[in-house]
Amino acid sequence: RSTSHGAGEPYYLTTAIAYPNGAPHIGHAYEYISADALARFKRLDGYDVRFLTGTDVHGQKMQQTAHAEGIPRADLAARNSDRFQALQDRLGSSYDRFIRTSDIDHKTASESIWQRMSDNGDIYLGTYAGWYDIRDETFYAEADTTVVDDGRRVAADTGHLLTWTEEQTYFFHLSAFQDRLLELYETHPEFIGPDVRRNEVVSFVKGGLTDLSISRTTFDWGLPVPGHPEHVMYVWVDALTNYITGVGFPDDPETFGRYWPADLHIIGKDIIRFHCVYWPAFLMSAGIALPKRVFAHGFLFNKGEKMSKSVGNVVDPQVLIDEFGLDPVRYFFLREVSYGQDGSYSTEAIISRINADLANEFGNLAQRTLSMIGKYFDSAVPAPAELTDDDSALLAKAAGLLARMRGHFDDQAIHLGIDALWTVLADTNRYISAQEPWKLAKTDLERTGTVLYVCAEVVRIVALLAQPVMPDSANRLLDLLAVDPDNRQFTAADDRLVAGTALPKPSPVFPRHEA
Ligand code: ME8
Repeated sequence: RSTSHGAGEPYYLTTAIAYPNGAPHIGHAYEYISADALARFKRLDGYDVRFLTGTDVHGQKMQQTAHAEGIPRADLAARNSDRFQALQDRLGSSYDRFIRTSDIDHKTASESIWQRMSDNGDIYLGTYAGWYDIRDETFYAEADTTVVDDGRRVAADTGHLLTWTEEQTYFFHLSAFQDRLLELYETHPEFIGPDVRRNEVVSFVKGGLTDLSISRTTFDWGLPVPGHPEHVMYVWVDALTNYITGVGFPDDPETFGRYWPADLHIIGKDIIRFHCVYWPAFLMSAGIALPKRVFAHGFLFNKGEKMSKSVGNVVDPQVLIDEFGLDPVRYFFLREVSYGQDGSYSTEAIISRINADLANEFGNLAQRTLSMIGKYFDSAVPAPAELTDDDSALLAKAAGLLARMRGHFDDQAIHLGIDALWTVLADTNRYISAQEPWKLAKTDLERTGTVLYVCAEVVRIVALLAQPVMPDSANRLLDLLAVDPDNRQFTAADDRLVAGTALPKPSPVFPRHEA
C-alpha cells in the first residue's frame, strides 16, 4: 500500500487576484477551475493544502470605472468582489480564503513589507515623468510606446492608450536586483513555468532594469505609504503582497511559517513580469523567502477571437454552466486547452467533448459495467476468478495511473494527466468489446464476473483520480461502486473492490448533450 504521498506536508497555492472593475469572464473562470483542480489534486494526495484567491480592489482602473458608473469606489469593489466570489462558489472552487485587498489585515501586511524595503535602503523619493497604462496599471518607457494617427500615444505591445504622468513618487531600486534575479532564474529554472515564459523573463531582465515608481500622489484610491499618507502605494505593490497577507504575514508567524514560501502562484501570461521580476525583487529586499514556482496559463479565446465587449462575444461563465453543467465545463477547459498555452472554446467543441469523452468513453463504460453487474450478479460486486494476461495488463495500467498523474500535475500539465486517464478508458472500452461479457453471460458466468470486475476496477480508479477535475461526477460514480465516502483519498487507489459488496441501482452520470 502506497503511503500518503503528501503525508500532511503544507502546500500553498494562489491565483491572481482579479480587478473587480466588471463581471468575471471565462478567462477568470478558467484560472479558478485550473487552480482548483491543482489544489484538489494535492489535497487528495495527502497534502495540507492552503488555497488563496480574491480581488485586487485598488488602483486607477478601479477609480476610473467607479467614476464612470457614478458610484463610490468601495461600493464598486464590494459589489463586484461579491460577483467574483459567487463565481468561485459556482465553480465548486475549494479556496480557503477569498481575500480582498480592502481587508484590514492586508493593510498591515502592505505597510510592513513597505517598511522593510524602506529600512533596507531600497526605496527613495524622486520625480516620475512618463507614460502610464491604466488598463494594465503599468508604466512604459518612451521607447516602448508609439504615436498613432490621431496623435495619441499608445503602448507598442498592447496598443492601450497611455496617460502622461508627472509627479513626486517613491521609487523602488529595482535596477539593483538585476544580478540577483538572473541568478535566481539560473539556479532555480523551476521558478518560472512554462519554459517559454522563463525565456521571456530572462531576456527582459538581461535587457536591464530601471527603478520602479511605487507610489502615487495624484490620486488616492490605494493604501497609504507608511509615514507619508499623501502617497498611496502603486497598486501592484499592494496587490502582490496579498500572497503573504493570506498566510498571516506579519502578525501570525505560526501560519506564515507553515505555508510560506508559496509552492505555486497560478497566473495568466500577461502578468508574468510583475510576478517573476517585481515580486521576487520586493521579497529579496524585504528579506522574505521567495515563492517556489510561478506558472502562467495561456489566454482563452472565443472561437479563436479575443473576447471583447465591443465584439459582443464575452460569454458569462455562469451561462455555460447552466447550459452544460459544472463538471462537463470543468472537464472541457482542463482537457481541451494544453495548460500553459492559449486555447479556444466554442459551443460545438464543448458538446463534442461531452458526447465523445464523457458520455461515450467514460459514461457508457460505467453504465454498461454496472448494469450488467445488476443484471447478472444481482447488483453485488462479482468475485474475480483467475486473471488472463489481458485482465492483468489492464489492471496494471490502471494501477500505474496515480504515479503518471502525479508527474503531470507536478508539472502543471493538467491536460496530460487527464489524457492518461482517458487512454486507460479507451483501452478498457476495447477490452470490453473484445471480451463481450453480454455474450459470455450465456455460457460462462464466472468469466463474465471476472471481466466485469476488471472493468469496475478501472472505473473505480479513474473516478478516484478524476475527482480533482470533476468532483461531483467522480463522487457519484464512486457512490455507485459503494466506495466508502470517508476513504476517497488517492491512497485508496491501492484498495480493491470487495466481491459481494451490494451496489445501488445505477443511473447515468454523464448523459449525452442533445443540441
Ligand atoms: O491582472 N484568458 O487582474 P485581471 C485567460 N489584478 N486568463 C485571463 C484572461 C483570458 N482571456 N483575461 C484575464 C490582474 N485573465 C491583476 C492581478 S495578482 C497579484 C494581480 C487572467 O482581472 C489574468 O491573466 O486583469 C490574471 O491572471 C487574472 O485573469 C486576473 O486578471
